[in-house]
Amino acid sequence: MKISEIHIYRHDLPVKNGPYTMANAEVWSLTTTLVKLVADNGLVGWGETCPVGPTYAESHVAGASAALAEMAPGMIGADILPVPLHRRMDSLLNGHSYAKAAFDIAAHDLLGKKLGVSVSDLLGGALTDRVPSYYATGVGSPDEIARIATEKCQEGYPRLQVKVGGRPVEIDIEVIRMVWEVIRGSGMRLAVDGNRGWTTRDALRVSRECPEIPFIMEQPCNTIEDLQKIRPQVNHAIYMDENGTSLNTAITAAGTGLVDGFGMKVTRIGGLHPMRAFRDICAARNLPHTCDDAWGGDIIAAACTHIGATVAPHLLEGVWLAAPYIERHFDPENGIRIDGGHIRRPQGPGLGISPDESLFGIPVASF
Ligand code: 0XW
Ligand code: MG
Repeated sequence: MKISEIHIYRHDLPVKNGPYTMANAEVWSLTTTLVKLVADNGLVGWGETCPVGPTYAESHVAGASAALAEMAPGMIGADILPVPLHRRMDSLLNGHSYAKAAFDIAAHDLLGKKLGVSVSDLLGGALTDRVPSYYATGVGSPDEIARIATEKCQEGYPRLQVKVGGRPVEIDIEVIRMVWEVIRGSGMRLAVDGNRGWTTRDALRVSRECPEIPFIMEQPCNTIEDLQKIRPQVNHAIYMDENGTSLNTAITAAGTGLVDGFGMKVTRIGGLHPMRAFRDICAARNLPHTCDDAWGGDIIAAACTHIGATVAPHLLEGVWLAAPYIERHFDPENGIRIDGGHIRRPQGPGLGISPDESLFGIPVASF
């Protein structure tokens, strides 16, 4: 099966109850980029990539379209199987994993449809049909975040990620203490995500002043060197998120014992094929991780849920979806929803969803 047509679309996703605030970003609306691959047998597969604004990571919406358009002419006639597909992409463009991921996801969707199996089957096989999610707050006041924590705990989320950074660290410490007061004893796990926003001084202080609160510190500071610096001095487990830009960085972080786990994004690492290798590396080192993305609609959500379903349950920290912040689904019937803090694994071949194409308008580019 080979690629015979490529169509690229853009679609706006206004942030429900926006803005969504992180240490380095405030977003009101995101533009997602969709890829429709048509195979030589007429089957269609969908991919998606949606950076959460231009400052969260080294990715942005115009970069996604430009990288896809750069590769697209050379992708016509390419084999849809993941190994040759990635080799072809790498022969056409260096880097730009977040754009390549859209082709990778669409190819998995196509392959699943051709073989009559789900994407989780292609990734080795699902271990569950009920995948745990986690809720991520924005950066907010102690009262507001404690209220959200109570609500999400009652809804059944097994994990909460609280955003911090970009303001006096005393407020972050207050947030962590108030949230712990409301969730302690509930079984809900806590992640504190600095999104690169703390100095090493701030991270050391938070760990020192909250020694009895069992949160994990996610990407507290900007660089790998910062993480190396705080590593021997903090009491808390450290997870890498934004610095995990490739399998190479993830292998080094896991292999040198720099981190205790990862927040991992399917598009940042280049798609489901590298994500599968990442999952297996983490399993070999007994390291927990999430299966997320920065943002995106039902296509990204389905991709994250399928890979999440294949992770050993004791190592899966959860699958984060942007769904609570998005008004409508691409697939009105089988769109990916969170219910009781968990996600039902999509059924049917490929990604298991059928986006309503009319939502996306005319393609911004076709090849
Ligand atoms: C909570 N997320 C998975 C979604 C936002 O894009 C930020 C991200 C994170 O953990 O950094
Ligand atoms: Mg994070």
